[in-house]
Amino acid sequence: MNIIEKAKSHGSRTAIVGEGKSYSYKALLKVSESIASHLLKDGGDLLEKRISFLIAPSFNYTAVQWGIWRAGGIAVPLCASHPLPSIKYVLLDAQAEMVLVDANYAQFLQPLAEECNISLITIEPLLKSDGKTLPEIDPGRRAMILYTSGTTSKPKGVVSCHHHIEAQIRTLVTAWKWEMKDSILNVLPLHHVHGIINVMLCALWVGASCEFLPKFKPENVWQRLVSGDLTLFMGVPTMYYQLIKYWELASEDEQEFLSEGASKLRLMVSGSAALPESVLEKWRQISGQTLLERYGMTEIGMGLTNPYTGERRAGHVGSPFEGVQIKLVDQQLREVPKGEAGEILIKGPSVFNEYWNKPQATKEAFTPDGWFKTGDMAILNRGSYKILGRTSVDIIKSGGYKISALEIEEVLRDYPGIKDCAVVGLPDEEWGEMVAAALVTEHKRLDPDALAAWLKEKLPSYKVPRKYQIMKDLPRNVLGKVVKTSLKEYFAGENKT
Ligand code: MLC
Ligand code: AMP
Repeated sequence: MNIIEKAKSHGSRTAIVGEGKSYSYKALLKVSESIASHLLKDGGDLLEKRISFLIAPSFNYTAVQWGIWRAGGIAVPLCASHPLPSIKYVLLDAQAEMVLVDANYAQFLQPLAEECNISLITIEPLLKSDGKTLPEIDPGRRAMILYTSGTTSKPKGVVSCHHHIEAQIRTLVTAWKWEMKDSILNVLPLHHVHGIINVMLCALWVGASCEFLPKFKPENVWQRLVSGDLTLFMGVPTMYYQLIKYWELASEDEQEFLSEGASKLRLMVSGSAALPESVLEKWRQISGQTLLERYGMTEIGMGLTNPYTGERRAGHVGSPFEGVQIKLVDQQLREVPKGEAGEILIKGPSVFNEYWNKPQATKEAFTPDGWFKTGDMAILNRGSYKILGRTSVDIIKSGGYKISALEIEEVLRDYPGIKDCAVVGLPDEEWGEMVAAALVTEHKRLDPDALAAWLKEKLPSYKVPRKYQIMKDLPRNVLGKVVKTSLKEYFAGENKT
């Protein structure tokens, strides 16, 4: 594995910073070797067994990921803020052989591991041991499964081989001029490509350092941005929105101090959801930084980017990364004339091969001649692509997370007193989209608290905000797919009550 070979030459340089400590590449290699040796026990190769793990963003997270890879396993990271039912779904769907946890999560996962008959291993005893001979890992072997929602109600596991991950890293490192002397802050969740590949693995590929904060909090991020220790930052638009809000509430002196600190970074990137022009503009005023917006997806890695040098155009995501082919097509998969909107199709070395154990879904995701259908609409505007939205109204992006409207509708329809419903994403400056539901009810009134409690129980991985609005006087024909678009327009218009 090239990332391991490269790490050997970075030796005593700092690889990871977290919990007030710095860890060298040498330490990362040693500890991941030790984990790999334990995982192998008496065998010589895990042969693509799925090894799941729930570990807080930290040196140990990285060491476990590398340990699984070095032993020949497929790494399946779990989300630390997901509750047991969502974790159970992933463990069973991925047919995980074992789940590795740090001591903090052992108790939390114990009952589930027993129920699913999966061995639960606390990593602390695995961190120190003599290494054994580790297998050679071919780049064509499968390396990672990340779960992502789609138009079907349950998330699908996106399988990446080592060569896909490496292609993604190489592309980003070149396009954004990563260097050994870079240092990046990682506040993104570590069960998605943005945090894992764009931030953590790119840093480790070049010999730079990656600093983890346990959770995104505007005040903590600002503290690190002004520290002078960082050269890079990457986040979803919601994060920049919240950083701006924090700045706006600061005193004038503090604002000056924060602005000066942020202006010193080499590059700040936004992605995973559309960056509102207002956020790009305010951030430029505050920090002097023009955010570099790029477009990507779990299945493809990164596809389009604004330039590192040159004009970063608001509301646009630039042009294809080197090696990436893009075309825009109509519903019959015919390329649209120049300047017209179409669905983005993509080909390239970072595009995945398969959804885990879902051959039909995999087949449907590609055209007969091998282009991946992203489900995103775009238009090419003076050499730069502009994302126009999804082909399906059933996919919502909120806070950078993908959410299936169908999954929420299924749960709402089971609620006593709800006869039918339609869920859509409404535009929102902070969250990108807010989840909204139109309900047809048997009774005049539903108890909103009881409904919120139901949603919390049935959709545990979603945040059910404490505040909600009841919208009334909806047109009678609002439900059904065809009318969802008009429902979006209706909600977004003057009809909010
Ligand atoms: C949280 N809240 C929301 C909400 N999420 N309200 C509306 N819509 C949402 N989506 C509310 C909570 O109810 C709570 O309200 C308050 O916000 C704080 O909640 P929290 O749990 O503390 O939220 P927080 O951790 O701050 O979440 C914000 C975030 C997070 C931006 C840090 O969403 C995040 O990490 N997003 C990144 C996702 C990501 O990495 N995506 C990449 C996918 S890969 P109250 O009232 O209780 O205070 C991909 C490919 C690519 O997309 O291109 O990169
Ligand atoms: P995910 O499946 O979670 O990887 O999310 C990928 C989706 O995020 C894409 O299909 C897009 O819909 C969306 N996305 C990512 N980056 C951008 C961007 N810069 N602008 C608009 N949408 C984006």
